[in-house]
Amino acid sequence: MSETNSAAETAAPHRYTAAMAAEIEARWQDFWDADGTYEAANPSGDLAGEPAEVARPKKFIMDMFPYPSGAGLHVGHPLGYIATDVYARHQRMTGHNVLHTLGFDAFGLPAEQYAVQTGTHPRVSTEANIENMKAQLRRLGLGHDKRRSFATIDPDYYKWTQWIFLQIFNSWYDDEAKKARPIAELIARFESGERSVPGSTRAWSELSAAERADVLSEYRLAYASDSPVNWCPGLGTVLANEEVTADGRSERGNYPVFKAKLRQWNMRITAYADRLLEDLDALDWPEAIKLQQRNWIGRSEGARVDFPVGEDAITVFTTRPDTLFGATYMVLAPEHDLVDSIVPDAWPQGTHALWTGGHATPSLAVDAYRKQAAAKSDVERQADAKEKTGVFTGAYAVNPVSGEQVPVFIADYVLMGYGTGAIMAVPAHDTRDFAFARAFDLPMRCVVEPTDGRGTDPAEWDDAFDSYEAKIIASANDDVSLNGLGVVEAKAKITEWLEGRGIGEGTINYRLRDWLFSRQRYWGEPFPIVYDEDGVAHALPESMLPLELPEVDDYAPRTFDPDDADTQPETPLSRNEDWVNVTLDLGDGPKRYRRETNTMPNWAGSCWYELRYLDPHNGDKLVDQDIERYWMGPREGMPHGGVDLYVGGAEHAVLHLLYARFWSKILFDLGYVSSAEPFHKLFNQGMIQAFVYRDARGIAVPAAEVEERDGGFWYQGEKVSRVLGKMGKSLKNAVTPDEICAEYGADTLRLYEMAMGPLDVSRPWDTRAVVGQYRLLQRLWRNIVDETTGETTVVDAEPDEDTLRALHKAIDGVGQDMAAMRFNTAIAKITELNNHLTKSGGAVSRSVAERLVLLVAPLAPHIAEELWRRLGHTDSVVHRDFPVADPAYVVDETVTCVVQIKGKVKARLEVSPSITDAELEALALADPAVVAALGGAGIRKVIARAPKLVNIVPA
Ligand code: ANZ
Repeated sequence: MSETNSAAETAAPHRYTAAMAAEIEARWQDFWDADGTYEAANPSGDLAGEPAEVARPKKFIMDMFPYPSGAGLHVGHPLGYIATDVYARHQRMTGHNVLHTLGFDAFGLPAEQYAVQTGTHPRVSTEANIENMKAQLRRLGLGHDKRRSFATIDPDYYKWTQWIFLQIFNSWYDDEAKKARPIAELIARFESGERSVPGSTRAWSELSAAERADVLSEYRLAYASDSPVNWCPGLGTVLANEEVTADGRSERGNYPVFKAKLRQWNMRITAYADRLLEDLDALDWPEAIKLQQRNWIGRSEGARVDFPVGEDAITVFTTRPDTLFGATYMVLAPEHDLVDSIVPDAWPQGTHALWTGGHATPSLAVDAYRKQAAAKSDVERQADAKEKTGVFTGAYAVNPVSGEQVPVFIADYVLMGYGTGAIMAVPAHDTRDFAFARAFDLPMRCVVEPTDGRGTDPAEWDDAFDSYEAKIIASANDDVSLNGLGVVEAKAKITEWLEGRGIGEGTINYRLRDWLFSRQRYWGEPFPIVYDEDGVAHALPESMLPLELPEVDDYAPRTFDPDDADTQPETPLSRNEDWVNVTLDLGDGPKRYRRETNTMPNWAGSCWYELRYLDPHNGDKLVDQDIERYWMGPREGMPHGGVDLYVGGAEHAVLHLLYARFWSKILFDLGYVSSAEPFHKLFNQGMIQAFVYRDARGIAVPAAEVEERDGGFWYQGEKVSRVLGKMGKSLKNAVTPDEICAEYGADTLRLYEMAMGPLDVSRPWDTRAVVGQYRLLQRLWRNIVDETTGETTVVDAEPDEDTLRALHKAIDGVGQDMAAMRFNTAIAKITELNNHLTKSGGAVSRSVAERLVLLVAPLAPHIAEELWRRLGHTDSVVHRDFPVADPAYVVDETVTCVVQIKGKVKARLEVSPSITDAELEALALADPAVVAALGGAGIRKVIARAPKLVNIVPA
């Protein structure tokens, strides 16, 4: 029998239906908005509340904010928002001052591309999308403090993004103090002579303004430089490494990406590499994400070693200086600067035929090979482990420990952008070198004694031996011996030896690169930078912020033939001459300047948004310091401070999360905030997946129109295949929250999403299963409200023992589950309690009904608020205390204990499973049946075996 049939609805006008849910939900949403129910109080400032309010412990709960796309939300998007809302509501009910709100990450390419296609200003389409998304989210009953919401495109938000940029521009990293300091302090040191001008014998005062700017550029944490960049002619923009796919194409648009040198803004994130690594330890983040950050930063300890070649020396970076005696050849990256100067005119006598690539001279061989390498991306160059290509340069270098002549090759498995772009090759102990040496018939020498019985002759091996747990052999010259040492000791010893002779030094290398911060786009934050006639960059004063985006006719950067590497970016802002060329007084009288015409990358706005939530209307400061300290300051267990809970997708493991951490640390160093980390606890929610149905040609068909029959799936009479995939428009399987809200109500949708499984695992959406949660709410309603009169049916009588146990067990379990974000099991426990009440029949005790409503409130806040008020309360359920379990009722079910006298059962006792032998003995002896059976006889012995058996031996 269907519970949603319309006959039943007419028969019972007070029944919980979708129509009733819609009415209740809209009514309470309006009330909450008008009442400011979710507004969180600051300790001071314009959002300050009662002192008592801020005396409660705080909880700052945050979601990764959405990009307001034109497609709107599907049911997968709000999974995390519902989860944080449930958690926040539970925290509010357990005595916390909860800050929970949501803003919009609204600069970015989709709006710009839409603008390019349609001529609509990106602000217009973005704001419309925001409005649409806000309405969709409001329908879900999320308890956000709306006074604190904003979008990154709001000028009074990006004013501060620009302001932070200026702080970064005006700072340098002091390696001794290990922190950022104002650049003015560095200038003062140059002026006073405390620091000499690097690479020059002249005094600071003798340098021109442009020369000084160049020197400072080497220190500033935001600096412009001619950097090798990923230039994508097809998009007309440069891309960060992170935006380039493994096969060397643009993540967006899939165009070829080329290496080019362009003047670009960079952020010196590498200065923070060590702190970004170290501070990870104290963060409560998933280990997998920490590991991705560690790998991204890629710290390697090793040494730089010089190998003389003619007058020059090749400096290599190696993590295994202990294997130096085994270095039998060298490899330079094909682009390495030294290549041209070491190449001789002719092949040396007796050069191996394999090494020349069939070319008549070394320079012909090198040129040909360089062309071949340039066509490959870094990833392609490193990927093919087996097939190693390269060519001999014709030059020999000297191994500085053995004095041996070693041939120098160029090969694409050595990358220019890592270490020094040159390696010493130790084929016996490095897999790549081993493959290369085999291909080119190069000598190998074993210098780390194999522990796997393979012997010490590499000619007989199938692969390199690369253990760290072995002893060094065959590694001595007249001056130093590593023989018999372990790898770690050998590294230390040889590094010291090299340092002593000035031919090497211990060093740390990082995979992390500085963050390329310029984009050739319109829809981003303009840089608050102008250039004078000498090309020197000047910061705009704070009074000129925000520097707003000018109106332009054409939003597109100029794009080029995707395959034409010899092109240069041309930005939309550069075409607006009136905006670009300005006369400004920057303190030394009016002068002509030219504005920077790049914009900031999309990541900028999300690097600090948690701070703006705290003090959203502050026009004088980034954030008030007391307010920041209250919400984000360090606490017991969170030494770097930060947001208490940050929920979002695991795809942001390295980009957003690394950049935001970096900005936090700069603001911390400069004294603007007390938290050195933005997000103390991170939680990655799983994905809501959906079935994708495809026809015989592999084209996705509308999932909603697919029928299931005869064990197969059919669309318009044609058999289709089904696989689990992402939900979205392009796969024609998107389900919107609006549809589900219309059919069942927001409370049902919330419950369904939370009940689908543990929050951190991905789960398949199944519209047909949503009704299960709808029924739970209908039964909850029926347990409290008379469906004919609409009056509550609760009674004041005390609940029976069974019900008390069911209630307190539920309270105990649900409370623990909510605190640990196990919402699926919390729902299971609520369902169990509700079913218990349904099965018991009869009216429900008020005390049980009220506590049940409080348990439901975080998950299904609308129905809970409605029932709470119908139960006679005049205050909101939102700020009520979450129920506390009575431990006496929480113990598991009782067990039956058998009491025997002389081996015969005389009584059965219902006891707690945790009862002690002594308690059980006392209970048994007091039982009337036992007293009667003993008939006054004395007792010789009692054997109690808690909790199941008592045996009494009468005297
Ligand atoms: C000799 C050696 C012997 C090495 C051995 C390894 C094992 P990680 O740990 O990733 O930092 N290398 C250095 N620069 C390179 C470049 N530009 N392109 C490709 N490879 C490069 O790797 C450092 C090691 O990778 C270095 O240590 C170097 O090879 C290689 F048994 O030097 B090694």
